[in-house]
Amino acid sequence: MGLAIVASASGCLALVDPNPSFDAGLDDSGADDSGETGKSSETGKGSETGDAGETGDAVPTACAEGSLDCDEIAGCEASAEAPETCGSCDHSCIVDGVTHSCGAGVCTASFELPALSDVIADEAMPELNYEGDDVLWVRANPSCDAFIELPALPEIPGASVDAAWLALIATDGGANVEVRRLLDPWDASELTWSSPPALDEVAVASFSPGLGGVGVRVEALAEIWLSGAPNYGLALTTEINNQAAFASIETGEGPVLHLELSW
Ligand SMILES: [Ca+2]
Ligand SMILES: [Ca+2]
Repeated sequence: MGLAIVASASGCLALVDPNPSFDAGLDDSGADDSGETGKSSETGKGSETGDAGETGDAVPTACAEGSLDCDEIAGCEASAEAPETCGSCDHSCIVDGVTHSCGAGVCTASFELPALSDVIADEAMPELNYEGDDVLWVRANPSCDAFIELPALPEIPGASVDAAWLALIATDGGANVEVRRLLDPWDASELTWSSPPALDEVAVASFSPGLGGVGVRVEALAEIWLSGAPNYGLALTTEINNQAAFASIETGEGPVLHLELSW
């Protein structure tokens, strides 16, 4: 399920796998994965029509598969395939007024979260702020690091991450660019090389972009944020003296976090 979503939603992006050693204490119980497979076998519910003919029961008949009794009135008025009552009366696929998909009792939704701000810090010009620049340079010797502020993730109780990737437009290829989680609040209008936020020691992912779009998979990090950990955004860094460059939000093609969630 997750793989299919990545393939269809990412278009021509080349997806980059995450760093397998990045888990940051992620709970891997996988409880939310139950029931994601084999749902297509539940087709054919139509064969159960005709139950309404069972008159004469002292108690109301149970609802036929695919229908639900969600009110105080006798009769199965709700559909288990409806977003409002997805599989059960109290399972809604409507979040913040937006109706998402229901299939086989599982709600699914896609979110595109464009960066709120971005900026580089340049070791060669340690006191300068570059928030308004069109380019996010990433290089070493002297170093440039890029910082990306992302919106808060949707708050959906019980949701799990089917896919998550950071989409970037590379305007200059490079090698061994690392995606690092930021650990402190920061302000793009003030950030300089001399005043950086703290970085996680373990990279979320490492990739070597060519020109054009690239999607860096960040499922483990998205799970951490979804569970309520502070989201201070991401940095792009490198130890390799082979500069890469990415479009900043000032170009209109800045970083975007894509999420595929189910609950
Ligand atoms: Ca009813
Ligand atoms: Ca910027």
